[in-house]
Amino acid sequence: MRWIDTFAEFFRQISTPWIDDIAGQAGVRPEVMLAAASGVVLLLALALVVWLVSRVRRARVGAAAGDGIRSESREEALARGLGKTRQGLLGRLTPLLSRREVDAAALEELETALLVADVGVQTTERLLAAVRAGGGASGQAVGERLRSQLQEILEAAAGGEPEVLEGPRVVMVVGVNGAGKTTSIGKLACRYARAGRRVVLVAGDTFRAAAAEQLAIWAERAGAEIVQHQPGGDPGAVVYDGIRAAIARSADVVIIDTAGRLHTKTNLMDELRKVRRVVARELPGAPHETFLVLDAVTGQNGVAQARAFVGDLAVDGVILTKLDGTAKGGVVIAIAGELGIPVRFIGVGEGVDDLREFDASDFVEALLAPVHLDTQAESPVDSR
Ligand SMILES: Nc1nc2c(ncn2[C@@H]2O[C@H](COP(=O)(O)OP(=O)(O)O)[C@@H](O)[C@H]2O)c(=O)[nH]1
Ligand SMILES: [Mg+2]
Repeated sequence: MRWIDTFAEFFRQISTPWIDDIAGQAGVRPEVMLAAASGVVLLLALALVVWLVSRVRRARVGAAAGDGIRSESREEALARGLGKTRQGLLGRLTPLLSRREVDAAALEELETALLVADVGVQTTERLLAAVRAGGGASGQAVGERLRSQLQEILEAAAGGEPEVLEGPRVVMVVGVNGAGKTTSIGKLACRYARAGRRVVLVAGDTFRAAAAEQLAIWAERAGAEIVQHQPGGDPGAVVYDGIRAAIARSADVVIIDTAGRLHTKTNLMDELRKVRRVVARELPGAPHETFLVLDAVTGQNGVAQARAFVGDLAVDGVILTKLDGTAKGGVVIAIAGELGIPVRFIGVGEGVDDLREFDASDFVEALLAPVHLDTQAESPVDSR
């Protein structure tokens, strides 16, 4: 044991009289006490290094998952997400609503601007009727009428989270392929998990092999559990297992992903209705919410698509995705105005934080705020 002797010699040499004193009082040899103290210091240093490394790694994972965006304010993020719609709408509206007098020709321009933003014929008519009802007016007054009518349409269709009396809240997500169902479910799962809820994701899209894998990646990111079967399996069976697992594990939220396309449209609706029945049988009152995911880029086609789903399934709200990639954001207004179902969430990007709860006032503000500011800037000119 030569190395122990060498160590003991080393500690004996670095020992000082006061250490010898303390060791003497404690009844141990100074070199033993020094060796133990060094060991403790080394362990503490090691723990510090491990903690620092884990912090750096967590920060990196967070940044990769889009956490960096959180520093952006709600209004800024919404304005960014609606960038293209704003540009299109404001480009046309700003000169119009800055006028002292809005005549018939200007109203036609307003109509075009709304139609181009995909507000839809029916809802545009309704907006124009409200604007005209006020008689001849300044651009600013027309802007105000437009704003309040928009707000009214959106709020009439508003809806909140329903109360869940017992068991986990079950959310079923439907929509055509590529609309953004799985991505939105992932973002929702992260949202609920961050709020401290226990989330179970159910891979009900058994038609596409990649769908469950994609959902599993989101589950891991959110720290949620996932229930999945082999590709090609029966969606009813996965959903049955999912609800059972969620109840057994006392989950707070269950989100069910579903297929967006089967061989025929009738097949799909039949399948989705069957999934609903299984859910309702296993947990009375569920699904508590059914969200239809629509891709904003498809604009008015999306509204037609929505009609098919709303007719067949009890849809409670719309998740409108990809608003960041389109100038057709007016479709939000068409959905509320023509279908009467609330837009509950909007997707404004692919990051975790790019799913925003929809708020009518924030939306109208983000869409029209600069018009408002510009017309106010014009008013001193008007009063001269
Ligand atoms: N830019 C943008 N892309 C999105 C948004 N939501 C989903 N996507 C993308 O749309 C594509 C299809 O989404 P996915 O969730 O697989 O659609 P699903 O077939 O309905 O499940 C993916 O590439 C997503 O990253 C969004 O809000 N903004
Ligand atoms: Mg999917």
